Amino acid sequence: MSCSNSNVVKWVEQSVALLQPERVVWVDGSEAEYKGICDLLVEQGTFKRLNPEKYPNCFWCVSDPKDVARVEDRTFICSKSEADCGPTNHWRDPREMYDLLYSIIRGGMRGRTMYVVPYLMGPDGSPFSKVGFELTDSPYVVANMKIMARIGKVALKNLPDHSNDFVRGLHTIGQLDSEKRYICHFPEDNTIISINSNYGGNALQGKKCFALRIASCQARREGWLAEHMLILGITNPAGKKIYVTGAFPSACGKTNLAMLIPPKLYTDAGWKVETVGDDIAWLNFGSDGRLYAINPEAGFFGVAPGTSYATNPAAMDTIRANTIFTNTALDLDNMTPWWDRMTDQPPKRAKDWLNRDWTPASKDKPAHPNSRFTAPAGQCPTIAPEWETPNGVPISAIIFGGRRTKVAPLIYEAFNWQHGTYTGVTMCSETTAAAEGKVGQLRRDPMAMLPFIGYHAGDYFQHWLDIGQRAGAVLPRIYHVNWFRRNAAGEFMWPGYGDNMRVLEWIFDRVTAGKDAEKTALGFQPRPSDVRTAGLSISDSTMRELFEVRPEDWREELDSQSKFFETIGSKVPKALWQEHAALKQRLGLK
Ligand code: GTP
Ligand code: SPV
Ligand code: MN
Repeated sequence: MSCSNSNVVKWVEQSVALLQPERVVWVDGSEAEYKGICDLLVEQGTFKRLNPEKYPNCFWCVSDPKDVARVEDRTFICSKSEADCGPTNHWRDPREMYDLLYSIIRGGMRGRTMYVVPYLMGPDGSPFSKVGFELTDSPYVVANMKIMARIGKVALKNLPDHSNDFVRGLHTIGQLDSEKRYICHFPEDNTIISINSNYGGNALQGKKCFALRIASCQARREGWLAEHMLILGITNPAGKKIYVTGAFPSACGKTNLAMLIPPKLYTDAGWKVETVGDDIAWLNFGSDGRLYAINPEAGFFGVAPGTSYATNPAAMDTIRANTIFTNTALDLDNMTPWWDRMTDQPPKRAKDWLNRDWTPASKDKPAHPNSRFTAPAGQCPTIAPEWETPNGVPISAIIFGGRRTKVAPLIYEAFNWQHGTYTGVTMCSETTAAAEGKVGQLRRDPMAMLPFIGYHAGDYFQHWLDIGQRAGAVLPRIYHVNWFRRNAAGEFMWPGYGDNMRVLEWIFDRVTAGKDAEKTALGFQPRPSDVRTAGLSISDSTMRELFEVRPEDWREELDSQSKFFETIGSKVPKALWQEHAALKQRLGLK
């Protein structure tokens, strides 16, 4: 394959001189090529082929035991000025970081193959799509990128010949040395260099590195939003369809909500939910002033544990073919993948994610909590027919939601865009296994973007406010949900998953029919009886508890918000402090 863009060719030549690979392969994105890469990974022992009847063209693999999640401590934003990076990111001077990285990777691909992976983030032919290149020595990355992005010829086709508008990415697995692991972003150069990791968002550069960290900087410059959001469509029995995005922190329910199958009572009546994206949304203004979302990705890199026919049947059907399973268990009797809560019966004989023999008598869980599947989005039974529409889908509502044992009620609606921005900025959630570090600790995660804002968080908040000020903007309404509130016994009070349809219905009716709601201190809330509970065994008192706003919890919450704002410093927009004060007053707190 050849590339007619001389900027690309020149940069690849320079990178070859730096990394000195034995061979350079331009990836064309064909099926034959993908098959060759998978065969190579099988030959190397990295991939094991799964049962061809039950899981055709699927593979199982495990990562290095110390390379199992994103590493926020080793992730850097290298903007020229430290003030552009802000306190939520780790900053390094770009010149120093380039020097350090080059000194580590110089000659690092000797004896290896360098794959040149052109990739397109966004649908073919979309004015909002963007092109990147990942130069990598990892065939595992190439195989995953084939599923997660549109790679090869289609990417080159979307890059004009003289354009310099593409993201340059270097990736090398190096020695997988976790001490020399660096995930680095140079927003002013549209450049990504990630080394010594071969896992997920560290290594598949299209995802978090480009589509969020670099793209958030581009979006700020160009007047749009790059967000950690799922995109879904909801159709009511009368055939009216709206689109909604949802920002939830990592491993807090985006994939599940995006593929929601409504309870039978809804499907019988004619309700339908369809998937446009499960992790990232790029939102641009249309000529009608509305925000239109595209899903820049082409696949799902989804959390395996907890995924089952009971919780997410659409995901289970999506991953039955052409899927890569990383760090799940392998059922040796059936050559099928397995993880916690997938089925009631664990395998009798398995390999665990550390490649050890496992039986139900073993003491550890066989799949890593951040084990994942990589599957083509087009295979999802709930995929919206318009999921690749070049202009994107018009958004009527944005949902924010964290994982919170206490404090946040099931749902409320913000009064307006500014209040909604404040609601998103003050999101808070318990940490999960998607990133290295302790699980279950409360941390503030503005717009679910804490690890992904490629610039100063205060400027990012202002950018959200500015979007709302744009002349002629017809803005979505903003909601906050919490599927994870627990009772005194520590159990989830809300059934979640498909039953989240009941909350989506309320949003649908608010947006399309102006259904009335109660004005409370937090915003507009449904009365507990406004959320349909038919078919659920949930008591009235639990429903009341799900909606409860306890002033003493909120006093702590507001204090924690102030502390968070103080860590961001003087760039926190005044409007957000005003929203904070106004909420305090509405709650009757001094
Ligand atoms: P990333 O891919 O890391 O960005 O995660 P995500 O936001 O897509 O999260 P995902 O949908 O994969 O869910 C993560 C975990 O939360 C899984 O174990 C799910 O089973 C669980 N989960 C998702 N939705 C719900 C819900 O409504 N209620 C409860 N209790 N758990 C849920
Ligand atoms: C997340 O952590 O939000 C993910 C997984 O979606 S990763 O691609 O590893 O970032
Ligand atoms: Mn994610």
